Amino acid sequence: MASWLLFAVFSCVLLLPETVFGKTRHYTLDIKMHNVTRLCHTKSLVSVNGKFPGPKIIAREGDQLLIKVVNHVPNNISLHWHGIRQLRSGWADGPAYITQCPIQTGQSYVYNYTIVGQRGTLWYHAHISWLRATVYGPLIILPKHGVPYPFPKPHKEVPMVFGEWFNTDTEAIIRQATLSGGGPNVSDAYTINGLPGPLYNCSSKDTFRLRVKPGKTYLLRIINAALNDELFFSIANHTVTVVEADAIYVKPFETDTILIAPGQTTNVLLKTKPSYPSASFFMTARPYATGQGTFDNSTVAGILEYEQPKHAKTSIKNLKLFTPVLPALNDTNFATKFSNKLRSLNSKKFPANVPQKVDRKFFFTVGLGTNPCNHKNNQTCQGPTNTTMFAASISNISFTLPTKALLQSHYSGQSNGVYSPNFPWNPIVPFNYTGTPPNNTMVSTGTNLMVLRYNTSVELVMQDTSILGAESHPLHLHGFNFFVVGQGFGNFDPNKDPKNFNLVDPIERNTVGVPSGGWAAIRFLADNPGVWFMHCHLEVHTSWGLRMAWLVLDGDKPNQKLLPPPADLPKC
Ligand SMILES: *[C@@H]1O[C@H](CO)[C@@H](O)[C@H](O)[C@H]1NC(C)=O
Ligand SMILES: *[C@@H]1O[C@H](CO)[C@@H](O)[C@H](O)[C@H]1NC(C)=O
Ligand SMILES: *[C@@H]1O[C@H](CO)[C@@H](O)[C@H](O)[C@H]1NC(C)=O
Ligand SMILES: *[C@@H]1O[C@H](CO)[C@@H](O)[C@H](O)[C@H]1NC(C)=O
Ligand SMILES: *[C@@H]1O[C@H](CO)[C@@H](O)[C@H](O)[C@H]1NC(C)=O
Ligand SMILES: *[C@@H]1O[C@H](CO)[C@@H](O)[C@H](O)[C@H]1NC(C)=O
Ligand SMILES: *[C@@H]1O[C@H](CO)[C@@H](O)[C@H](O)[C@H]1NC(C)=O
Ligand SMILES: *[C@@H]1O[C@H](CO)[C@@H](O)[C@H](O)[C@H]1NC(C)=O
Ligand SMILES: *[C@@H]1O[C@H](CO)[C@@H](O)[C@H](O)[C@H]1NC(C)=O
Ligand SMILES: *[C@@H]1O[C@H](CO)[C@@H](O)[C@H](O)[C@H]1NC(C)=O
Ligand SMILES: *[C@@H]1O[C@H](CO)[C@@H](O)[C@H](O)[C@H]1NC(C)=O
Ligand SMILES: *[C@@H]1O[C@H](CO)[C@@H](O)[C@H](O)[C@H]1NC(C)=O
Ligand SMILES: [Cu+2]
Repeated sequence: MASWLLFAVFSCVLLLPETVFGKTRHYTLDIKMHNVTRLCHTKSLVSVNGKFPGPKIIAREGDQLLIKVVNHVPNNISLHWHGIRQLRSGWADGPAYITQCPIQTGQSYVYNYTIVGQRGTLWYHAHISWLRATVYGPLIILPKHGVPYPFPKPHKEVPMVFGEWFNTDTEAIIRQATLSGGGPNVSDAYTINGLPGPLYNCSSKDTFRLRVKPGKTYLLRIINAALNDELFFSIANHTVTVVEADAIYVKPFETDTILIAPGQTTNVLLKTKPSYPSASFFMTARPYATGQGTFDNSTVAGILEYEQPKHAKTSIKNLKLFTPVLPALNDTNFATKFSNKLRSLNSKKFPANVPQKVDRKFFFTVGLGTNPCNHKNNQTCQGPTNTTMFAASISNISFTLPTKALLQSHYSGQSNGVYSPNFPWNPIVPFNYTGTPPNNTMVSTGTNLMVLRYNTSVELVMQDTSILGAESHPLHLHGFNFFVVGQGFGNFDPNKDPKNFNLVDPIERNTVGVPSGGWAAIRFLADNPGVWFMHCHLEVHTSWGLRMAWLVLDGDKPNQKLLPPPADLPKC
């Protein structure tokens, strides 16, 4: 025993510090204005380091990140590290008025967190108003030194970030929608790494080109940073192998099209053709849309180009371009089949630790509703009827952002008047969620939190409603990954449906598309003390109130408590 202990201590000392503790990586992100021209429109947008999209952040599992964010713009800002667990470091999570007050003009804040037990593709984005439209970038976590991927080592890794381009100012768009009560203007183009591509007018010079060699494997790290749209993506004449989703390894499967919701990430392997094809290939993306509202139905295209042999007769420019066939804009059938293929790898090294017992079961509705317009202040009212404005809710509560940050209010014991710790377990007034809508569609408003004791094992069913038309909602939970143990259409049946739950290898992720007119059941272990935002990742729905927060209390042991706030935490 003693000699074993001696050996353990000894070998620890011999290992490089980085392999044990990881290393500290410093980044400075300057939030500043930057002029960008797309589709012949120039606009001044909020950017990270004068780059659009923002720079790539690279770290390794186990590293500590110290990211100094400096605000040089007139807007308030905060950044979220989407998918990072933030174990006990909730102060670094980022959603404005949830875990922190915004970083005001001229101020800075150091996001300080350690990446524990995670590796893969994640991303960062602004988490205040609609600033994430232009403030976003990849956050890539490599495995620890010497730990291979559970798939063949790729020749190259390429981040591909989908976004939405608006010719006008996105802050003006959401302001106008809030005032009118109607739907916001839709985007003018989708982008890949900020580039709309040749299918738009005045845009062919802004095309993402992926140059490849034949007979190699490329790892595409795909991120959907679009504001309001789930996207189908396909590459002409090529299939890809999905190997990871939301920084969790999955059972590999081949497909010619992927579906990715805002907030989600998907790693795929692209095996190039064995020899030079005398052709180039479009890589295109366009929406999967289920709602009743108008949306941008355009198509972004990048080009997959094979590096030509030295003495090629034709130049790349003259090669024939093939175009992929994408599913119809409303192809829910494809969406269902695709999400059913996603399974956790669940290997010895990467087990799926699905909670087998459940301490608390919750049932929340997610969907759109309305509220009366405030005609005293506004002349026009452009909601679903001329007296109502759009609202959205979870269990009929449209969440109001407080003016003080929830986490500070909780930590300092000053929650009175900031939030109510009484979010309902079940909808207060049950109805036929996916049937003919009830005649009273009004939602209530409030800042209600669901309180959980440390280490509670949670099962949550999220049920879409058809009040203003069924619609798929990508729900994102901060601070945790969850397992998607089941999903289906119609109303969730608590007697029948749990029998079909997958408790062996369900997909583990941080953002799940609740099926249009259906439900999704998730499980997670509340082992991270703090206040954790949960919201639809369609930004317009979040703005309308489809959001709430969980408050996970400290555990008894010293290492089960939220750490004290950093000294430079912004104040409101
Ligand atoms: C953007 O362009 C405007 C008009 O040309 C100019 O006044 C401004 O200084 C530019 N801003 C930046 C950050 O380059
Ligand atoms: C980062 O957070 C850790 C954990 O709270 C703390 O020990 C460390 O001092 C912090 N580092 C900086 C530079 O603030
Ligand atoms: C939204 O679109 C309408 C119609 O094209 C236009 O009149 C309005 O100015 C746009 N709003 C903003 C904020 O760009
Ligand atoms: C591109 O411009 C042409 C001519 O101005 C116009 O007819 C066409 O509708 C435009 N296409 C798109 C996709 O905007
Ligand atoms: C690409 O796919 C199309 C349609 O299936 C086919 O006709 C064409 O020959 C293919 N081209 C190449 C270069 O693989
Ligand atoms: C996209 O929307 C426009 C305007 O609503 C419509 O005219 C067009 O047919 C749609 N395109 C597709 C591919 O559905
Ligand atoms: C999808 O859209 C097409 C064309 O707009 C329509 O004919 C079809 O009924 C729609 N399918 C579903 C499932 O909504
Ligand atoms: C009307 O104005 C008030 C502010 O005075 C605002 O809170 C509200 O959202 C506006 N819009 C509608 C549709 O009532
Ligand atoms: C709303 O529309 C109805 C019927 O179209 C009309 O009678 C009513 O005056 C309108 N109300 C307002 C506030 O514009
Ligand atoms: C709910 O509404 C749907 C669609 O109208 C209907 O088929 C179903 O029977 C209803 N369910 C219940 C429990 O009333
Ligand atoms: C709303 O529905 C309830 C029962 O579903 C019915 O009793 C009531 O009369 C309806 N109200 C209106 C205004 O239609
Ligand atoms: C920025 O945030 C502070 C603190 O919440 C708030 O008082 C101020 O009005 C905000 N400023 C802007 C421009 O939104
Ligand atoms: Cu939504």
